[in-house]
Amino acid sequence: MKKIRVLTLGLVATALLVWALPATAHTSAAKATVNVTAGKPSEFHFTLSAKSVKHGTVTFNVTNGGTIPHDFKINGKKTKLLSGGQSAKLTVTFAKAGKYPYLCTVTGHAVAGMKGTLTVT
Ligand SMILES: [Cu+2]
Repeated sequence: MKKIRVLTLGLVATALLVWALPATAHTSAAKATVNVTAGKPSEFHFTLSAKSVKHGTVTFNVTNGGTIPHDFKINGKKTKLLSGGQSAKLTVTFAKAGKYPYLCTVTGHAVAGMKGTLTVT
């Protein structure tokens, strides 16, 4: 009888642990969001809501606030070409700390000022 009770307690404890673990892992995962505005206040310029993020997965919410098409490229990933007023999400994983350049890949735009550096810590 005592053995059965111990076994039952063990099962309950295991079930609780299995139930609790994914929730803990979810809240502790580093997930940053950076809002990126292209084309505003000046056409060939990006404004980022953060200049520095922790390494891990970062979601960039990119909006073209300008009048001509722009895109946003960082760490080998790129949004589609966004017309004025359009927006897109870009999810990028930064495995390690460093300085990551970003730019608009439309010809002539980066040279005109559509570029910068994001610091990953
Ligand atoms: Cu551009």
